[in-house]
Amino acid sequence: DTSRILCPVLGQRIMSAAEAAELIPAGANVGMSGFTGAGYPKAVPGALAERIRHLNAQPNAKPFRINVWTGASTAPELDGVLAEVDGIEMRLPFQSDPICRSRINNGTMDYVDYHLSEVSQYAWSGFLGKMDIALIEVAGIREDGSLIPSSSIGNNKTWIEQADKIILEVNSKQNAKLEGMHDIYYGTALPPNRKPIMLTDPADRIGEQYLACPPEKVIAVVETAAADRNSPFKPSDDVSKRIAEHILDFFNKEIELGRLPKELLPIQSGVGNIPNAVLEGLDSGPYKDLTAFTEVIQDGMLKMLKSGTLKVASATAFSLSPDGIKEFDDNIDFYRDKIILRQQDISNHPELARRLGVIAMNGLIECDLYGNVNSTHIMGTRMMNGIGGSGDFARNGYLSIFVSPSTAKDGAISAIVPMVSHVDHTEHDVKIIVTEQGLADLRGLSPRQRAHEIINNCAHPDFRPALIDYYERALHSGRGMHTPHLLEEALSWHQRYEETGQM
Ligand code: 0RQ
Repeated sequence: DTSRILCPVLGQRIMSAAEAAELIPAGANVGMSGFTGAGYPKAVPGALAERIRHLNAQPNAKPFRINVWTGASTAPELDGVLAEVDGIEMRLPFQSDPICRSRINNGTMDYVDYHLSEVSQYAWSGFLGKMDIALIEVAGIREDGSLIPSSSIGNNKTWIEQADKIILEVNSKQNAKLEGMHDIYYGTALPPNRKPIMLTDPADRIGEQYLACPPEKVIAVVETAAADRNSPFKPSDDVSKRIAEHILDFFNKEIELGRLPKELLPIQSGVGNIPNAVLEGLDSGPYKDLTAFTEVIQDGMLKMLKSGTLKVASATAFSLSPDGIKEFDDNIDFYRDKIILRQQDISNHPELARRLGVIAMNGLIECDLYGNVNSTHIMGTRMMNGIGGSGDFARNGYLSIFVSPSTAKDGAISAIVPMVSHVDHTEHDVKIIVTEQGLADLRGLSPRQRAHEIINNCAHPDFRPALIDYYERALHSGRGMHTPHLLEEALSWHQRYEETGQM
């Protein structure tokens, strides 16, 4: 079916994925589409991995590797296959693939973990080096060569502009009615030439429906027909339901106190079990006409749009389960004018998150007594996924909420620790911590007041006495009283876990 490639010049560049993969040289910086398992190229990465496997098996082969820049996480057909053949030298700015993760953590892959809003300006500024090839999935090519974006936009605008050469994958499995749902903003510039971004409501459209693409840069067009990753969500469990209840109680109190409007403020929500439970909770509450200014549209957001709880959602990508994608495809006419997909430097833009007053809700790995949050590292050294957009929204949002079960690994690990083993979100950015135990509201509190709030409301009872003991001894250590610590013991919980498997 070539009906999705309407531009005659580009129609002449159609080739197989294997032929397109031949055009990617060793050492290339390749900007790929893809964000949370949506809109990533499905065929060329696999063909390239096959080529790499073959070349690297030759006697005395010089390892063939490329650098992979994306929007965010992709899927086994991209990160998985390339990592498997050791084909990735350097990866940025976010991943969640198990094979990538193990290579990053065993030192055979370099990884740069950046705020998702900032990647495109780094590329524009030349901080990352030259982009050689952009490999972008689209839903179609129009007669004039402009592109109908697919189920994510991510950094595609920037990759197309920055790359010397472009390879397009035209995926006929993507719903043709995605056309018109995107808003690509062409007003960005580098300092000192920046102008305000004139977006004052999550529903605003400020750009174009299509990606501009110079046809002369396109060296290959590959046709595919494959679905996005569409991982199923875990159903909400008891812990995530309790976390959601604490957040909903908090919202209701803030509305009563006049600190939040009854429509709340635009919500940003990470993906996963707990954020999904919060969305379900909001949906069963009294809320109407909420808005979302977020990165990712997950199943919970579709349900909220359907019920009228949510009136509009702005994001850069979908991240739907198989049921979610079916619901979306079956009812796309209903959803089309309620969802706007933007490039990630706009969906996550600090100026916009601050102006709109986003309520940011993201997961944490661990949090310390004073409200510093680690979202990325296990025991200080091993990468989990990356900071993603959490920092974009946490620092600039109106309310920065971090959520987690109070323990991990069947109770062996406390999510509340004396000192975090890595810091992603500092005490200056974090406003609210929520576990199934309760909610700590850190606004207006000094570090010592925060320690009481966090230990009493969020720590698991099994770890509470040890946290109190640490804090009391730190208070009486004769050292600084602003942020009391026992330096020789501050990371002893992590060390104990590494040695014994139990904090
Ligand atoms: O691992 O499944 O192997 O047991 O971490 O933990 O509790 O299922 O929570 O899926 O929401 O992930 C911070 C990683 C939380 C995520 C993080 C282990 C735990 C489990 C997952 P297992 P849960 P979640 C918008 C914003 C950064 C990016 C971000 C994340 C696994 O939210 O990546 O916010 N955030 N983006 O057992 C050891 C601890 C642990 C621990 C949890 N203290 N020590 N292991 N785990 N705490 C979205 C995007 O940016 C795209």
